[in-house]
Amino acid sequence: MTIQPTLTPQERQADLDLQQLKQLVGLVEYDASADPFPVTGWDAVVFVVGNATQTAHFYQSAFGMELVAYSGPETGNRDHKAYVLKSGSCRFVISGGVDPASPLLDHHRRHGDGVADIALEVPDVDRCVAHARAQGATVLEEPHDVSDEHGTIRTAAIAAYGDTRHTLVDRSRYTGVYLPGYVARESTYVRRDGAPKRLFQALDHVVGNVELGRMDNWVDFYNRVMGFVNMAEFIGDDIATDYSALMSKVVANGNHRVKFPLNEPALARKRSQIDEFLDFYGGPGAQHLALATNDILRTVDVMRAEGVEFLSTPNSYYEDPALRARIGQVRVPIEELQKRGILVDRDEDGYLLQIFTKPIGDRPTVFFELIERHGSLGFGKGNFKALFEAIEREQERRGNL
Ligand code: TYF
Ligand code: FE
Repeated sequence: MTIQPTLTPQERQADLDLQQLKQLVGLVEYDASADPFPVTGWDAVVFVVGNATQTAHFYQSAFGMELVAYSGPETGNRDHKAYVLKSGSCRFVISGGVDPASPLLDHHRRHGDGVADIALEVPDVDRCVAHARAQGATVLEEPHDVSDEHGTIRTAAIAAYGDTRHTLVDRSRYTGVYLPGYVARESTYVRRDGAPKRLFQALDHVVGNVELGRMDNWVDFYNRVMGFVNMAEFIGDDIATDYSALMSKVVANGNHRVKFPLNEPALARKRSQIDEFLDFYGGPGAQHLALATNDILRTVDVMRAEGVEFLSTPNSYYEDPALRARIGQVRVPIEELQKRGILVDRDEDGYLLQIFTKPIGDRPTVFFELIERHGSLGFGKGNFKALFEAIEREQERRGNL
């Protein structure tokens, strides 16, 4: 039995429809009744940063996100501040320690600015945790209720790679803006140009970097513990030793809303970009978050004007006759992509446009990808060579190659 995907409440709130979602992030039909760990979709990405107050401003000004909720000393939370930001169906929580004894400050000391929690929405927290435990997962928080005047959240947390966790959230009995303990709060930031703010509509995938030789263990974790399926795209031994300096496999939940590529360093001629990440992050962690947009040209233009730096793509990429022949016609002239350094890849299902930022914090670790899908369900395999060369040029500038 296949089951048509339905919209999540977050997607409905963001005025997205199923057709848009299929195009934006490549949703598929699947049979949820046979899934041992059903996942509805993303709940939130929780960042721990050195200065949440200022970082929250950055995601409003440069990423066009909207502030919707807040928790901090003024609301009774003496440990830390947390700003909840939305763009379409994508939710970020930007948190930073206030109390000198806050565990968030330990996280920041170890990892710098990074992703502490990739929270997922599930219809049945207890069932997921029971399955995860039976499969040997580390349960960090047992299932429990948290309530306020807006209702009740049922939640739990399991450990993923490094210090990263997956909080599981059932918000079916809750009408508040985020979680108990948070108050609704609106943006005070207003764009100077008054332009519509939404620069991306959804989260497409979150990539994890793990240690050498551990990729298959984490693929196995997502398969066994969380019922995720393997996707076709991967970087194996063959490409790895030639130029990529990494190996990669992709797992996804049943409806493909949640996609997790997993990278490990490859023993190549040069120091792998994954080794650089592991050294500076202090272990495994989330490497990049891909944001789905329906107008990557405008999004790149606005973000650049706000000071976001992207990896550059050499002109030779666009002038390569083999690339030109393979990609054929896309929705804009290639020159428009070239001007902005946007990459393009085509496979049997369609094409995609993508571009990568430089690392967003002080450490050469976490960065973002913008992705505009037109049928392609891949991750830009045809761009790996050009992309990894661009990443290595930056690694070299940092003196880490
Ligand atoms: O998510 C992906 O697989 C693509 C390509 O270190 C990629 O965005 C893979 C590994 C990497 C950077 C980008
Ligand atoms: Fe990606």
